[in-house]
Amino acid sequence: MRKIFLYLAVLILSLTAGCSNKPETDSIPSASVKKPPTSSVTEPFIPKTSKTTIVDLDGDNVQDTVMFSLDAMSFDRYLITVNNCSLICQGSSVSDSILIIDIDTADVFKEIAVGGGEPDDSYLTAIYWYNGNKIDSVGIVEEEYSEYMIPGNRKISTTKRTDFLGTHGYRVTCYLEPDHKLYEMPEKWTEEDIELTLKTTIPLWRYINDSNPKIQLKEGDKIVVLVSDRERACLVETSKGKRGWLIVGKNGKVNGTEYGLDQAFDGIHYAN
Ligand SMILES: [Ca+2]
Repeated sequence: MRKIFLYLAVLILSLTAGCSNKPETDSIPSASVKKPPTSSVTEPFIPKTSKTTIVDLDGDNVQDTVMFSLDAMSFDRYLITVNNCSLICQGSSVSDSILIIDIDTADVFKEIAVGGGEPDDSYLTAIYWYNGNKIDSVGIVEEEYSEYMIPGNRKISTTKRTDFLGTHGYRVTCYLEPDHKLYEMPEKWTEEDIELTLKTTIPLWRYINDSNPKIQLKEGDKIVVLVSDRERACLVETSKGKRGWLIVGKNGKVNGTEYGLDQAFDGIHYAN
């Protein structure tokens, strides 16, 4: 299963000529991610080791010098410098190197990807760009960077976490919009492949707002969830190949029962 993660605050501080001299705080925009809180600088940044990459980030046919440093005092802070501009950012379990990526091969820009994660081995990628005057955030993708998820067509295919029917990942697509931020394309339905065993009798319904159950399943029966809306509706298939809807009410009980999902089924597992 793909690893899912959460992320911490992002702090952006413009430091040098070409950028604002006045320290400013900002956060990575909400798009594929929750909007992280902002915070203020309390500790000086002491670069540990710096890695330099030479690449044209802004498409002006002049090579740009990109430096990346971790903070010697904190594993969670890092410094990105492009020519005379710098950003201090705060993440979590940050990788010690960056990757230059190209989200949209049809525009002139390339982006900087910084990997990170959390102690539970989950991953994330924070993405930045340089417009010739300023380094800014593009967004955070909840997955380790790889060539596969960045085909260069403005799209990033990634995985997000849901706890509906147990903790697992579902695929989402993020798009790079003209403001050079990533926005997630909302998708109502998720393809699933979750095997469950009934611990009680439950009804399956012909359609989502049906009033008469189509099939009554009994304790010990096995089903596979094929599709869900990650909230209340699941299209399931029985071991005999019959399909119907499993519906969860607003009270969290499986419709037609007095039980929640994890009381009604074996096979649902939650991560911390
Ligand atoms: Ca350049």
